[in-house]
Amino acid sequence: MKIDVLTLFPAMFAGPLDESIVQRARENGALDLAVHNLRDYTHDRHRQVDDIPYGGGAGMVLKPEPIFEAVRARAGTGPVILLSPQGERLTQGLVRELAGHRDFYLICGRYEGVDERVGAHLVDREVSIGDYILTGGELPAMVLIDAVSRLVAGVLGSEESPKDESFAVELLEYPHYTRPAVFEGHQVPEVLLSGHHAEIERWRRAQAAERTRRRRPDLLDHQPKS
Ligand code: 4GX
Repeated sequence: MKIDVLTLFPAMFAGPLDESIVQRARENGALDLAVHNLRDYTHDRHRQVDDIPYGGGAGMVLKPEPIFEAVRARAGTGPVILLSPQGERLTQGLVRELAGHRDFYLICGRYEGVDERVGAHLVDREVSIGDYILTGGELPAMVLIDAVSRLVAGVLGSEESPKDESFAVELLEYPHYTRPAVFEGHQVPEVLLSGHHAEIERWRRAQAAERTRRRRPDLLDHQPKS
């Protein structure tokens, strides 16, 4: 899978995506990540990427020309995605859908936003990672890349296998324990030490359901897919 990112702050992507699962995916060739500097697609002396808003008001708006030029220079044919608070919410369903593409292109906005003609005539979809306001689309892009990377074939080691994926996202996870069996007086539930695999499975499903009902009843409002 090839993922292109367009940003004014390419250095932000160095740390988070150079570790762990994402880095392994890049090393074994399952993921090709290319980060492009929006400023490289300007042609004026000041390499200007933004301008004041028509109609007045506070802040700056990213100009359309460098963004159109950058996206038109790409090799891929997959969806062009703008990270924005106005977008559809990123869900595991959308993550799975994007993981099915051979490539996609992420545009990270800054300031007050991006000239509307980018959204209207260049972008295939706008995606938001949640209802809070960040300083730019870079962290949302990294969240999306991280979530997609772990689904890409060849990315996961056995210990990180997403086998219970649908179970894990339609319901909250059941509680996990490791050694010691007693920590500061707190016991691991007896059933997990019993070796009764069917009983353990039943207990985990009940715990997941109860936890979901208490903490995230909204997840039970719609029927799980698959
Ligand atoms: N999930 N932001 C983007 C600038 C902006 C505004 C409008 C494009 C259109 C965010 C989020 C988020 C803040 C990133 C505003 N770019 N993005 N930025 N939450 O809050 O995705």
